[in-house]
Amino acid sequence: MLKIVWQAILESKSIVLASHVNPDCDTLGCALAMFDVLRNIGKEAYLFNATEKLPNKLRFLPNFEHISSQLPNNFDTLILFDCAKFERVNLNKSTLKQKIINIDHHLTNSNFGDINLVSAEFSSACMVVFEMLKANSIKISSKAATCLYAGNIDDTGFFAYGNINSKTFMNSAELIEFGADPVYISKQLKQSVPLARFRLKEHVMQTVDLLKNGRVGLVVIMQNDLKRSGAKREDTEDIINIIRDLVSVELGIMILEEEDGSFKISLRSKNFLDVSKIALKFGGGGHFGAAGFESKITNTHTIISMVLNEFDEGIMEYEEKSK
Ligand SMILES: [Mn+2]
Repeated sequence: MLKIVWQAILESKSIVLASHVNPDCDTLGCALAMFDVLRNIGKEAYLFNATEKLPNKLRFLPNFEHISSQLPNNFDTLILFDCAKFERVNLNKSTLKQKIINIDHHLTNSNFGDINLVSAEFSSACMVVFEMLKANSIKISSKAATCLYAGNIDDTGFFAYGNINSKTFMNSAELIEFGADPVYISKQLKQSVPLARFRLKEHVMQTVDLLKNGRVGLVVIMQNDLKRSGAKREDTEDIINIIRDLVSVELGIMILEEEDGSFKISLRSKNFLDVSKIALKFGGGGHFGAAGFESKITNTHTIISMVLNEFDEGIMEYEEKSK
């Protein structure tokens, strides 16, 4: 499959590299690295992301300035990175005649592409891209290496989550050899916290709720809370991890009110709960330890009890198994 995808890319004349809405470092890392690779071999390539305000924190990634929220007029191949579902890129699939390539590492990926390169055993979509480039002996510049290293370190929580293995470290070492600067990248991702994000954390720490004997940590962030702290949506991104990090918590839940009044629910587990199953049940997706879904239900209590029911079931299943 690593060769088939590259072959399809070589056969394409003009390629759009698409990352998911409200992008993280992994999805952008893939697209930006591939942009560099394709431009270097003389291919016509475009970067597409439907989000109007892209996260400032990720501006350090090489080629970021080439991202556009418009599709070019002519292209024959569309590659999606780090998307469990086609809808993640905010495009209408039925109006597209182009070949679709799906490159991802989500457990819940629906294999929506004409070609699917989906490997859930990889710690990030960036690592899937890296494997593909290596399998086809493609030259990797320091710019591409920076993008791939950054996406991977972000998706693994700086080499801390259950999706890492020795290969993750070996690949990272190789990317450093290719010119990625790990100290510079960590500084950009970690030591660049705007005051508003700090203030939002303060709000979260003061309002976090512990449920189910402390095994569930819950935080609700409304648009008003964002306004009060001056924070933007992108500033909510790490919040869910603070909740999960509480010693007693197995399941962290963050309920975020979107500008249109709908809700984004982020889920994190620490040890045994498969949150991708919960997210999938409510139309979302993700990984074993990190997943999410969207909801049009405007009563947060209803959303909370829906998720808590699933938590109870997950606990019961786990206890059955470990008997
Ligand atoms: Mn990812």
